[in-house]
Amino acid sequence: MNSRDKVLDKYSSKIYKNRKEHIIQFEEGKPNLIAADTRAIPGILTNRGCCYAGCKGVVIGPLKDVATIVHGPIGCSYYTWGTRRSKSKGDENTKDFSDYCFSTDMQETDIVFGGEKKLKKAIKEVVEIFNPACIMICSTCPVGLIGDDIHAVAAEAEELYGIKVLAFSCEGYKGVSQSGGHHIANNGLMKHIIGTGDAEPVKYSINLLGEYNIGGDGWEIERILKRIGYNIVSVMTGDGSVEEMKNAHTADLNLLQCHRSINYIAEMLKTKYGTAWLKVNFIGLNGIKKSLRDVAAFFNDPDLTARTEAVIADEEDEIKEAMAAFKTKLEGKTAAVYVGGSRTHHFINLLKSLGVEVVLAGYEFAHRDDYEGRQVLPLKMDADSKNIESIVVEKDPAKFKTFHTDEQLEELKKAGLPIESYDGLWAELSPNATVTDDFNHFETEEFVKLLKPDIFFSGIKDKYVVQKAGIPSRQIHSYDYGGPYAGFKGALNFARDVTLAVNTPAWDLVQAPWKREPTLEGSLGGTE
Ligand code: CFM
Repeated sequence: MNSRDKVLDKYSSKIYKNRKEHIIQFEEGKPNLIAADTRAIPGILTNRGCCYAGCKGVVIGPLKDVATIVHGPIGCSYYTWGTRRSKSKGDENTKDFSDYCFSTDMQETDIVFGGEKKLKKAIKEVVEIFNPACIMICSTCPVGLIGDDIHAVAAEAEELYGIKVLAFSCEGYKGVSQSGGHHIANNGLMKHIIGTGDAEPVKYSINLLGEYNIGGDGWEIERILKRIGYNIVSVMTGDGSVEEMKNAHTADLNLLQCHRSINYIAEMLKTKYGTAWLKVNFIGLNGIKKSLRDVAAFFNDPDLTARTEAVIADEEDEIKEAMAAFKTKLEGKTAAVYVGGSRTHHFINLLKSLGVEVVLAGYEFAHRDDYEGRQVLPLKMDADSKNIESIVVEKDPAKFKTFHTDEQLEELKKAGLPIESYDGLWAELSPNATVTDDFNHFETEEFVKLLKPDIFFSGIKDKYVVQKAGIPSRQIHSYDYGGPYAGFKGALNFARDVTLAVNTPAWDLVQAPWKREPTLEGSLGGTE
């Protein structure tokens, strides 16, 4: 029995039938089909979050010049407040509200008698105290259940205060995971923000999509891109702002870092404004170098190409020696990487370059295209995905512009540029790795026992369970208190943090409490 079968064997037949489609032993050259983006089994302790988390916590939350009001209980507000470490900085032109937690703090009486009044009051208070140019309202489960019309409240407030007010019906129960919330947020930003600015296009300008500035990643990527000479119109949405996003349609190219959370906007920008998108990965040296060279190849300007090579050589030179030293301490180690819907694929090349092999990988809420590549699209719609609005945009003749003709784009695709394409996790994975979709606590513990990775990359929910078992863990969602991990300097930060984690002697001293003292005491019946 391989490790996959051993774990599945412990399930009841009903659960086995469901989970066997979500766990695979990856084989090279095989189709490696996996079930994904389906409902979690109730009570199974999935690591997933909810639709509201995907909309408010992930996509909308990092927009710094927006006062985002959570319409719901205080717990929902509190747990999406700062925990993801999407850093931001305001300046004299841009207000930064990210330090604040705006909430209607719904109580039982609001649920019984309706919460609209309280929401109106909260908007009034926010306008009076903070005077934002834009307010976004995100709804939580009870709001949808009692039927508060947040869209009507938003429209009324927009009129009353003369500012932009957007409402997102992203109740936690919508869809099967965070993923539905990403889609809802993408739709709202596309309908109401993107394309509303009137800036003039600038040469060699790009948007960075699906980069959320966790631990400062976005700042490090921007630093490199600016050094080469690109003009960054907007970052969606790490340290991002509505002011910048309004003019996103003026860019020549969209770089897509996280495919899962924002591919909808990338696609819609292509249809509506003609902007091509390129899949990039600025994490891990091979990823960064390839991405920078792909962007240069897209623009095909000898100066940019020369600067790209010079920047790569310079940045790499700075970290080479230290990276090599860390590699000697990590070579031959194995890792587990469990993240949301994108990062497992981002980090594999970084780990490989340090000599670490990923033996266990997984996503919480990725769709099949994030594993198998976009060639599996379109996927069959089920009832849960139908629940999420999918908007259709049309070409905007006044603002539509393309950097390349369709023929030129085809040529670039043939030359190997990932234009509007993504090969998914399979392109990075080593043969025989175990892959678990929508992983849960039981499977995590069982696979850790069987595969014994030297380090475990995951989130806060499972970090300490694994550490109690004597295996070091680094959070790959929020980077614990570290980062940035993107870019050249980020790779070095990562190598140092992982080396320290793996090589500290503390892990050998950890002994689970149940190994020291019995949790139950008793004697066999009938004997003294
Ligand atoms: Fe994209 Fe993300 Fe991810 Fe994601 Fe997330 Fe995140 Fe993530 Mo945590 S947007 S899909 S919903 S790369 S918060 S920055 S780390 S689960 S893998």
